[in-house]
Amino acid sequence: ATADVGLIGLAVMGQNLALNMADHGYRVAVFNRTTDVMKKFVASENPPGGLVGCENLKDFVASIKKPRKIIILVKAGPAIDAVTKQLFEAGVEPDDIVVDCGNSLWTDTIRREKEYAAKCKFFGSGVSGGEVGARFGPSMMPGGDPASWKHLEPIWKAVAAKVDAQTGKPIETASPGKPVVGGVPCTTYLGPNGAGHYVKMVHNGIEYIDMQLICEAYTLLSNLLGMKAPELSKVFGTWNEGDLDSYLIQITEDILKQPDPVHKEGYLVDYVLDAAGQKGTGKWTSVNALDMGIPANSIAEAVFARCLSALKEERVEASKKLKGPAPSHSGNRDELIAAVRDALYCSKICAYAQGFQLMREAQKEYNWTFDFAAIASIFRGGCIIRARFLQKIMDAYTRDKNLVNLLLDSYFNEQIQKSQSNWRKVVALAATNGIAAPAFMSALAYYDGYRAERLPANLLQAQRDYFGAHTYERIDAPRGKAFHLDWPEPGRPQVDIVPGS
Ligand code: NBP
Repeated sequence: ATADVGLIGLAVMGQNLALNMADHGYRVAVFNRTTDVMKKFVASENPPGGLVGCENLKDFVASIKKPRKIIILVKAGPAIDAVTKQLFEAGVEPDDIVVDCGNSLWTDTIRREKEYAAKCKFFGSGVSGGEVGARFGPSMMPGGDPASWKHLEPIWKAVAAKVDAQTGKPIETASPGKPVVGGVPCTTYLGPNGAGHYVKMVHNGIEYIDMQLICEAYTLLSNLLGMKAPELSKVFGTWNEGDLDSYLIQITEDILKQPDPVHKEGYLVDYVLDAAGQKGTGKWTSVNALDMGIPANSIAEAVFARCLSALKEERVEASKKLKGPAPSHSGNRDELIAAVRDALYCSKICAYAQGFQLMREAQKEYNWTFDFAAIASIFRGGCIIRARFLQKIMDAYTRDKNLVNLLLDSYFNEQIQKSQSNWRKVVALAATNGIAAPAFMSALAYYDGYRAERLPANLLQAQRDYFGAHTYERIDAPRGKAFHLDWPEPGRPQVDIVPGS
């Protein structure tokens, strides 16, 4: 056995992560169900640590040093169980560590760790950053048995993205064979069993809302100001130099200036069909928020926005029948651009507040102890939501590790105070001009709801008691004490109640 680590699944993520590990000097055994894919890969790449191409799982397992460390990067779902079981037949032993690096549902990881405990140490790690991240430094979110982590830690720290220790900015990489040296690695042990995959799922939920907010800024500016793609690209370029500096804003700047390969005069973005796809991690985050009773309404709204976009044909028909105002704006152009920027920043703060609130609740449910500053820290580089902003979140949780909600941190509170009138103006403009901006609107509703000392849930509880005898609590009685009124029949006059009786 000569390989330091094994990797199964040589699609986009697997090939790039294997090369990344090999760049750091690890000798990597590689296997893929379709052997030709493995052969082509091994023939075309020759990284420093070396790849050991294996045509069957027996050879693959035999080629890895013990205790074996085997990474699975195949399609999430039943394939993970299928591959794990095949590994047992191929000779994997109880001390070997089998790491699922796919986008698996965290409850599946909890189940797998238990189910396979007698046969291997099953470990779950989220990996974010897509193809380029996997190749030159992803954000890695490991969760599982702490003793297994000790074996994985050197590899994870080597291959993960690095940020500058002083500024927190991603250290720009790396070319094949020349990995980044130094910097703070974007990986940290998150907790037992499903903790890594849980954090990865919430990361993806935040990614959904981050993307939707950018899309709403784009549609508001293009509809209200008639701005075209290249002009909008410049706006995003400017935003990328300030608080909004992030990977997603940067790629938006690039996308908007991309000419269309077919219509030489036009821009690609204008020819892309407006029907969004999704693979399910945003939905999982939203379902989990509903299950735990946590208001992650903007994250869910971002998922629904994709669902609504996917009803393309229905929307085209509806657009012929359902009338609304025609968007226009007569005010100052630069002021509106600045207001949309502010709305984007405030909404983004709310979106992250929701994501972190979810993790806060989940740790109670699953007995994890999350270090939120560390989570923000590993999101700073490598992953899709990497942003300057994450340094601010890290600072907030460093100031107060028990912070109840990000909105309550002094920096974020101050930012919203400074920008909320613009945020409200933009939401009002969206409404009066008939432009769908569900993420901006739901983030504002979250903010106003969260800061409301009194919400109309008093009436709601009375309604529930009226039709279902669900009881209500009173503001002048201790919490938890239940009251019920024998409500009069509908339409019958109210019985006079003597005050104090
Ligand atoms: P895919 O998710 O497209 O999966 C393709 C790989 O799975 C191929 O190697 C394929 O082998 C293998 N595979 C399948 Br499908 N069913 C299998 C089975 N029953 N047994 C063995 N192998 C099987 O690859 P990916 O896009 O590289 O993603 C890998 C994982 O990483 C996924 O869980 C994904 O959600 C996650 N992820 C992806 C990204 C991204 O940007 N793509 C980012 C972050 C995380 P074959 O060649 O024989 O068909």
